[in-house]
Amino acid sequence: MIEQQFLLEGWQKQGRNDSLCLLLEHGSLELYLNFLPDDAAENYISKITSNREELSWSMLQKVGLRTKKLTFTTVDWIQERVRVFGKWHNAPRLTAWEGDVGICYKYSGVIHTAGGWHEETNKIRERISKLTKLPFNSVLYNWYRDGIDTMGWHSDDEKELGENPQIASYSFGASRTIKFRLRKNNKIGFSFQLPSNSLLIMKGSIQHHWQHAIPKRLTERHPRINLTFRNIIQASY
Ligand SMILES: O=C(O)CCC(=O)C(=O)O
Repeated sequence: MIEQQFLLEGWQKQGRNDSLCLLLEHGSLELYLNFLPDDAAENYISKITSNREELSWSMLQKVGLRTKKLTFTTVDWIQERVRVFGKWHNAPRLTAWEGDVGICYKYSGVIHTAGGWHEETNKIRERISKLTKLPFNSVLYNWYRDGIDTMGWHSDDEKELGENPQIASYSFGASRTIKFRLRKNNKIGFSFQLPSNSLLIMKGSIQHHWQHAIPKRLTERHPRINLTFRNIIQASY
């Protein structure tokens, strides 16, 4: 049983069923397995995805979509350009950003101004805020089209997120590993699975001391969607 594996690795059970906590040297993690009730999770997936052919589909093809199983009706996906060792590349995943109207966030050198929420994503935000008693005014969507798509080592420590940002990361689709390592020595600290319908909360000073990453999993053929809810408290430009 997946919960058992977590307990063996030092996670502790919290009050709610399927809810686990890991206290770190700096900061802590909370993990909610089966976060949405089954019907709500399925409803969400069916509302933001569709198998119909449409404009956004052909646009996505151009940027190298590798799975034909999933199309999105309403989420505005882009493939960012990222600079690695002085060279520009397509980011190894698709992303989208939403939030309260007028909230600005700078990523990939572009200032994005939010125009509101996808209705269904907003419902997830409300559930997360109710559970965590934390406000979130924006969300970054990550679409890992298959196990080749990744997220490199980073901390969510942008100035606009404030001193100790609390990040709520909801995942569905293929299960992927998340790794954490201490920033002071770049040694891998630990890793665990983020199964479908799980919510990970990163709390306290974790972003100052730890980095996290989603490594490739070459055997994985299925897509995974991750939503990281954030609270932007100040503009940094
Ligand atoms: O896909 C994930 O679980 C991680 C996402 C993440 O680290 C981010 O959006 O900053």
